[in-house]
Amino acid sequence: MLIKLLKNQQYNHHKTFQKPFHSHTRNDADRGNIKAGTSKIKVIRKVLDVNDAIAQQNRELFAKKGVFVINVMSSPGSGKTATLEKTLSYLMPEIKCAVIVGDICTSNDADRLAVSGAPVVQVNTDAFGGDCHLAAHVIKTAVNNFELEDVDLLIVENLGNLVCPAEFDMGEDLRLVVLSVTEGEDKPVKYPLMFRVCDATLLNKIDLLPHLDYDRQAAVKYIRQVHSDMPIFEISAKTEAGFGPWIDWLKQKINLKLK
Ligand SMILES: Nc1nc2c(ncn2[C@@H]2O[C@H](COP(=O)(O)OP(=O)(O)O)[C@@H](O)[C@H]2O)c(=O)[nH]1
Ligand SMILES: [Mg+2]
Ligand SMILES: [Zn+2]
Repeated sequence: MLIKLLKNQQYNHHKTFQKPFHSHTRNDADRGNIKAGTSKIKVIRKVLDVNDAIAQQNRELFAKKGVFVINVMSSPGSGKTATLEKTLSYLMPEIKCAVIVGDICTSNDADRLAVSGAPVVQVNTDAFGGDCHLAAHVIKTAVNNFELEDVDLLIVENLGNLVCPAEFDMGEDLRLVVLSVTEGEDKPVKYPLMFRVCDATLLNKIDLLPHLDYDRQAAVKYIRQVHSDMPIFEISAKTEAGFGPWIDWLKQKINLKLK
């Protein structure tokens, strides 16, 4: 099943608050009315409060229906879809999965993931300026396309971006960040919020290590610097190296909630 869902304008956070902030704050501060930054903090807080309230509704729905939800994030091209294609092949049909994929354009990833037989909903953001993250109300709408009673695991592939997806709770149980060895070792310290909010790192593309000057110990050190006890799974979505520990850990997390 492949359903295209277009986001509507209200949840483009860049459109709804960044633009007004830049003009208002600068003008008001210039006029001496308010301190620079005041309106930005208030408006962002409000957007995130609304998001958190919907995330809580999602969480209650998922608890009622017995669905475990994971939110998979990374920069573009680090291998979210490739990792999920392989992960689905390990989990299904024993664990009944459904997938929501966010992208600016195309249904490429949804097409790849639908091969697994899992129902897939594609969320495209291009018609409204190419929003760069998924938020709680998008998930709330998208799950209407599934029979949640028949789903054990809902996988959300977020948009490729290490920044704002980390700020938006969607009501998920687990957040994962995929970091590939081609991105450099220092991304965890450059994008610390992402690594702070995630529950595990999938260090992907380890099959390429022989061809790179990649210092994996430095990468692990940087991850631990931001999130000291974070589980790190070194995997290759190409060769399936490291998939045993990753799949076992994920199944354990799912069983803890659903059993
Ligand atoms: N060598 C290698 N390539 C990979 C691996 N995982 C993904 N890729 C490749 O990296 C590119 C981006 O992968 P994709 O899954 O689309 O990344 P996404 O944008 O994060 O969803 C594709 O060409 C994949 O075939 C891996 O473990 N090893
Ligand atoms: Mg993808
Ligand atoms: Zn965004």
